[in-house]
Amino acid sequence: MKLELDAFWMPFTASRQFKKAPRLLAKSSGMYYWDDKGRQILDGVAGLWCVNAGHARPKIVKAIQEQAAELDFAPPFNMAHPKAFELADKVARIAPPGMNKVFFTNSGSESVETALKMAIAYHRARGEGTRTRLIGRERGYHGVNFGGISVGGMVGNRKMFGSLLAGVDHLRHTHDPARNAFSVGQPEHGAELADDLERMVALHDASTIAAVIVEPIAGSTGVLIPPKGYLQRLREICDKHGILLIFDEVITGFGRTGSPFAATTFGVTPDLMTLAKGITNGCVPMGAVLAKQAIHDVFMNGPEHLIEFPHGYTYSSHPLACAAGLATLETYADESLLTRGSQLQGYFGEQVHSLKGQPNVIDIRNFGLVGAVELTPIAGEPGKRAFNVFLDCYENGVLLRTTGDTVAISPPLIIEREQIDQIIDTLRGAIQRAA
Ligand code: PXG
Ligand code: PLP
Repeated sequence: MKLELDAFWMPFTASRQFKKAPRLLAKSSGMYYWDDKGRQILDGVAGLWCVNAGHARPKIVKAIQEQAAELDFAPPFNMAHPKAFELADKVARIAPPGMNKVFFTNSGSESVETALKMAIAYHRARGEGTRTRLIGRERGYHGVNFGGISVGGMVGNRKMFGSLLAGVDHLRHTHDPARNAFSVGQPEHGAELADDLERMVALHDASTIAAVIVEPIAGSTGVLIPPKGYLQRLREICDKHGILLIFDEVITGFGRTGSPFAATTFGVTPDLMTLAKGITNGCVPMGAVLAKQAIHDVFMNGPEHLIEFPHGYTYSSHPLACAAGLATLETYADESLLTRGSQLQGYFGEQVHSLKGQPNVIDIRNFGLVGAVELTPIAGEPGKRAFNVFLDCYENGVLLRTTGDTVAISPPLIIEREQIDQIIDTLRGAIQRAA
């Protein structure tokens, strides 16, 4: 039977082009996908930065199957089920010290909206209701909802959607190829870009600013690694002015940087942290916001019969997601996956940087188990060279991801050295053919 492609309005896809030559995945296991014709494809991006333990892991599959049969849904408002508490407790145990309150959502985008609302409401609850302004960063990606695109800094995701949230400002991004191209790990230059926050305080006054949100490593925009000292500096300025620091760890969470969270890796603890993706290994949609005890406690005032934080989703702490999350955390622990990146990152980084000197390669960036290769755009057709590389890799059995003219690599944390080699060899060939 021929597949009818017409009705499905696809997310973030050049859909007319796609529907002329669809790429359909039919099966997955471990490091691999198989397409609808049975061709094996090595997964170089963990699905979409989310399948950190690899595909179809038995413990997770079993947990979801059993949960569906046992308790399919439980209302999350004024009711609960035991696994919601269990999962919150387990997530809090691997979080940076003091970040021990967990609010569940269904995606990274929802986590971002939740964290922004928490920040503004927190200041109000403390009697500083003038702190409503939100600061994001150029080139930031914080999902696709209105708060997220307002603090986000990817022009293409913002320009079609009107005036967005009021009272938002942006730090400059940290991408500086003139000084930092081909840095191995964290770039040397750019810590001073955090001082943009001081300028915003000078412009708007600290008493109007609720929070700053950044990705510790900017993922979606093309993998921008924080310059040495940058995140520390942001933390200091936030502390000085009573501004909350939100780390969006939707991509960097759950082992990508070589420890459970980038906050741990970089030694900077935010006040709020947004999570999604790897929390369930991508198997069931789920997100979460981690909050410091002190932030949570400010809400625990007033009469006990009243709702302290009027926010939540029908599917917050969905039983299938909680079951998947618990089995995911067990799988991570059983195989020490959340720190595996710290052992593999040396080899991974060397391999990614071995692409230096290939045609049109103008920068290479890496940290933990994430890497990026930036290419010179084809004149007048930005994004096309990288997309051609993506298509070529896919034809040759490796799934990668592109944004603009950057190719991103972000494999499942179970990857073996030979598979890193296969990704790099395939990518090298594709870059040469795209010259
Ligand atoms: N924040 C960050 C830092 C993200 O990376 C989100 C929020 C939104 O999560 P949801 O679950 O609502 O998609 C993300 C998601 C890409 C790409 O091309 C990256 C994401 C999503 C889709 C594509 O790199 N990250
Ligand atoms: N729209 C309507 C009409 C609703 O009734 C609800 C939830 O009850 C929502 C939107 C929000 O849906 P969700 O809780 O799944 O985010």
